Amino acid sequence: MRETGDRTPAEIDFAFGLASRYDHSMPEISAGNYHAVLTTLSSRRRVLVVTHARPDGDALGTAAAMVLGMRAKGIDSSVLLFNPLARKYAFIFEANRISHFDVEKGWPAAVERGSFDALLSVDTGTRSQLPGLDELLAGWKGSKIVVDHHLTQEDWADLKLVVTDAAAAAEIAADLLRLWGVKFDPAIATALYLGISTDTGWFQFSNTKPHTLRLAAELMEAGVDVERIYRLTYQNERTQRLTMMARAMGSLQLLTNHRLAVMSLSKSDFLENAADGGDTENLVNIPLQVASVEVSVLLTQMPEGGPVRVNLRSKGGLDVAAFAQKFNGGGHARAAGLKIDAELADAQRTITAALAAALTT
Ligand SMILES: [Mn+2]
Repeated sequence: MRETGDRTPAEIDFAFGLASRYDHSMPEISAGNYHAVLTTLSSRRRVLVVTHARPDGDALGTAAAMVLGMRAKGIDSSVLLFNPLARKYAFIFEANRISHFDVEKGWPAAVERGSFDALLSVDTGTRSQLPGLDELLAGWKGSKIVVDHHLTQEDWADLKLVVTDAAAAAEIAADLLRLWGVKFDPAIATALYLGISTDTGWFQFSNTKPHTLRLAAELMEAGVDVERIYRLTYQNERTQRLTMMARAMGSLQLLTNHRLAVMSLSKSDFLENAADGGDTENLVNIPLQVASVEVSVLLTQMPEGGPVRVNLRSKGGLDVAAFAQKFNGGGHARAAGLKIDAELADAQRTITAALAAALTT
C-alpha cells in the first residue's frame, strides 16, 4: 500500500476532483477505492465482465469502455451477458469487436471459468440482477470486483467501488480510465457517452450534474458522433414499438387522484404483435408527462414466461427503490424494478394496493 505522499500531482488532482464533485463523504468514494480497482485489474491477464440482466445503455456502454480500457493496457477480457444483446445497443460491441458470451447459448459450458483471473461486475452489485452468479462463482478463484452507482448492494465481491452520486456507471468508468492513463479515443468516448446519455435520459433526469455535462463535452471533443448515438438509441425502433405503446396506453389506469398511473402488458400482447422486451423499454416513463402523475408503474408478463416484471418510475416524492426493496427488488429513488411470481392480474392488484397505500400515508 502506497502512502499519500507517493501520489503524483495528477493523482492528487483526481482526489480533489472527486471531493468537490460528490457531496457525500462516503469512504467508498475516496480516491483509494479507484486505485484499488486499478491495482487489482493491472495484475490480471484475463477478466470476465458481467452486468445486470436486460442490460441497458449504461450497462453495455460501461462494459464496452472497460473492455477497451483493459485492451489498451494489454489485459484480455470478455463480457458475459445474462440476456441477449439488445438490437439498439449492439453497435457498441460490434464496432469494437468485443467478444461476449450469451447465457442463453451454451451456458455455463461455453465459459471457461478457469481461464479468467478476475470478475468485474459493472452497473450492478446485486445477485438478483445477476442470474447465474452463484453458478458462475462456484469454485471461482479470481478476484471479484463491483463498479456500480446503485444504492442497493450485497456483500459478495472482494472489492467494491460504489458511487451512488454518479449519474451512470460509465461516469465511474470514465474516472477509472482517466486515472489509469487510458486515452479517450473515439471508441472509448462513444462507449462512455452511450452509458451517460442513456442513464440520464439524454441529460434530462435529476442525476445530470455539472460534472456530467463537462464529461459529456470532453467525450464530444474526443470524437463522439452525438447525433448518431441519438439516432441509434432513440430513433431506431421497430413498428412493434408503436403497437406495444398503444397496448400499454390502452391498459392505463389513473388512480389515487391521478397521482398513480398503472399499465400492464400481457403475454398475448407480445405474441399478437410479435414483440419482445426490447420493444417496451422505457414505456413506463410516458405517464410522467402528466402533471398530476407522481408514480408510474408498468407490469409486464413476458412472452417467455417467468415472474411478472414490475417497472417503477417516480418524480421524486416516493422513493421507488425503497418500495421495490419490500418485494426484493431495487434500483434508484426515481427508477426501480421488482419481480412478482404471480398471475398478471394478481400482481397488479398487489402492487397497485401497495403503491396507493404508500402514496397516501
Ligand atoms: Mn446505470
